[in-house]
Amino acid sequence: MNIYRVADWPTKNAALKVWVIEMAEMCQPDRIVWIDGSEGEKDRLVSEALGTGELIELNQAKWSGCYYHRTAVNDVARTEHLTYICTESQEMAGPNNNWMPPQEGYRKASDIFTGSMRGRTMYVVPFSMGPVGSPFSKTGIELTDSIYVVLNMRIMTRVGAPVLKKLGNSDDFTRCLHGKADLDENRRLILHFPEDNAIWSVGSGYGGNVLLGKKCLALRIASFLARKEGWFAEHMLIMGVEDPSGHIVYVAAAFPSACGKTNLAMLIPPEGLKHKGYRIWTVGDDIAWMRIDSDGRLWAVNPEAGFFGVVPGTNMTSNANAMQTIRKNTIFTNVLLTPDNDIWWEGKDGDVPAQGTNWAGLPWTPGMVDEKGNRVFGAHPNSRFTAPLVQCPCISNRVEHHHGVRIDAIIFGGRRARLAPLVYESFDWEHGVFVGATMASERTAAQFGKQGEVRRDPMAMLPFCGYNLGMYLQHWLDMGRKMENPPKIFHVNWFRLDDDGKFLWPGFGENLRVLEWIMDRCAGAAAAQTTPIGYVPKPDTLDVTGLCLPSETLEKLLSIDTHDWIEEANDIEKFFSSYGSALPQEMIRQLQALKERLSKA
Ligand code: OXD
Ligand code: MN
Repeated sequence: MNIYRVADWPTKNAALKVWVIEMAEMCQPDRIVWIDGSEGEKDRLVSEALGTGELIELNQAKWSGCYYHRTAVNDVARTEHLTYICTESQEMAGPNNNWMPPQEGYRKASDIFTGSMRGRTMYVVPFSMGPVGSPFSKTGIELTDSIYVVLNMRIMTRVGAPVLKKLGNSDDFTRCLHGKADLDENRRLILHFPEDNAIWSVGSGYGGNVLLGKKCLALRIASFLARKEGWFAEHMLIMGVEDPSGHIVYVAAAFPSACGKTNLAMLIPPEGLKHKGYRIWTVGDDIAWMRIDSDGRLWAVNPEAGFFGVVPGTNMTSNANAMQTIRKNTIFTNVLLTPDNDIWWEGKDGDVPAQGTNWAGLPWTPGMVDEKGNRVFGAHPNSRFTAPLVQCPCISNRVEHHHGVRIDAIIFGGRRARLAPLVYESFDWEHGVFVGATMASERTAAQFGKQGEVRRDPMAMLPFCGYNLGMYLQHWLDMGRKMENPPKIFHVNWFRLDDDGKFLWPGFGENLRVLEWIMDRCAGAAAAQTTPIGYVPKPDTLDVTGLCLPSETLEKLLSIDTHDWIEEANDIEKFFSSYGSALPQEMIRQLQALKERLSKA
């Protein structure tokens, strides 16, 4: 180990040193570099990455401090079929996860890791999910042979010396090992060992698979720990809505992908409501860690320090705050690069460039089609920006607050063409858990092709729950019983269509009108009608001033079709049956109660 200069390492933590040595003996890097989080270190890493071509410098006059990266063409999204939960029992992983016994996982991945870092540097990245020292926070150490990963981790998490100092001699940290190996899909594995608090990811360079603090730690491992330790790790945005008196209500919201979580978290109040003086404060756009505090209420932090957002479709209309956030110090991955080192993506404001090199590294011109006649994208539909939270113009001043923010409402949502009304409130916590457990998105003709196919995604956690989803729902029920004042639970659907397939609700900033109703309900104000599915707004309790929304449209948006809901209940029954005995009885009871209410309607 002499070549690794162990005596110079910036820690006395024996458990940490032993582990780093063990991993280095397996991966055999030429050198080991400990990340300290300093600005000087960033400059050194960037110039090295520019030298190897891992990063390309963007036009600094337009994109100050911004860089471009392309991942391998076979490596542009999370690979769920290669993602495993490795627990001793398969029952613990549940039907929602791919499972592998831990010994087999370690053995298969070791075969790929062995010698894979020869000629490379292994970086040691100490990182904190959550503000360093907060009671919410968890420490991880990521070993990686990718400078791109290090530079992204420096944005997405708090890294370096303060984290090592806080860890001290404790061995309570998540052991995260990442190696690019040869980026071969057949030698790619994303393995989670919740019982060992460890993650091994090999053969990928795509953010969701390799920024191990994010989906792997902050959701899969953390959800497992949260059940054991009595808290929540959720796939939720957190935002504060400040009312005209200056009072801020914070909400946490879960939506399946492609439902606009980042846009909602950064919402800009619409013209029609501006006179009321609302302001929005973004706390996070992807992950919420939540604990019950001594006041018997739920408090939340965003464990991340940055945004890893989808680029296409981002523009001044859909999300002006995101556009401002990504103007500097941002890493762009897999967008279109123009000859003058500017960037472009589908849905960007302004002119379409005459030519460029696309996400796959190929020459691109507008309107290109491939040999099958399919459109060739300039930016990959899952191209990403990595940008610091603090650059968001509406970032909450509580993001570094060790106690986080108090959550008054939890919002679940899906994309339903006909079924779900614009908004409804659950009858109580247990019913709210049922609403979250059954949430779903539908493929619409316009969107994906096969119309009407329903994909259930409980609490938007299907790909991210690190253990059996039935047990996870039980944990939600148990947590509800521990809270004196649990948040109210709501469901929203921005995507209801009219008979011609047009959206009934304008969405984007106008969604604040729905948040206003939710806030009023939390304050015990706005009136609602009791329906078989929950409390639905009386039409006159939603402020639609300035919206050209005919009263029939509002009625449609809030209507409930008993026949459709009976079908929905039958479909939920089928879905529940896949969870067998792990599904809490309360969920069956809620389903029966829904059916009874529908039969009387
Ligand atoms: C994400 C996801 O990248 O949910 O946030 O896939
Ligand atoms: Mn997400």
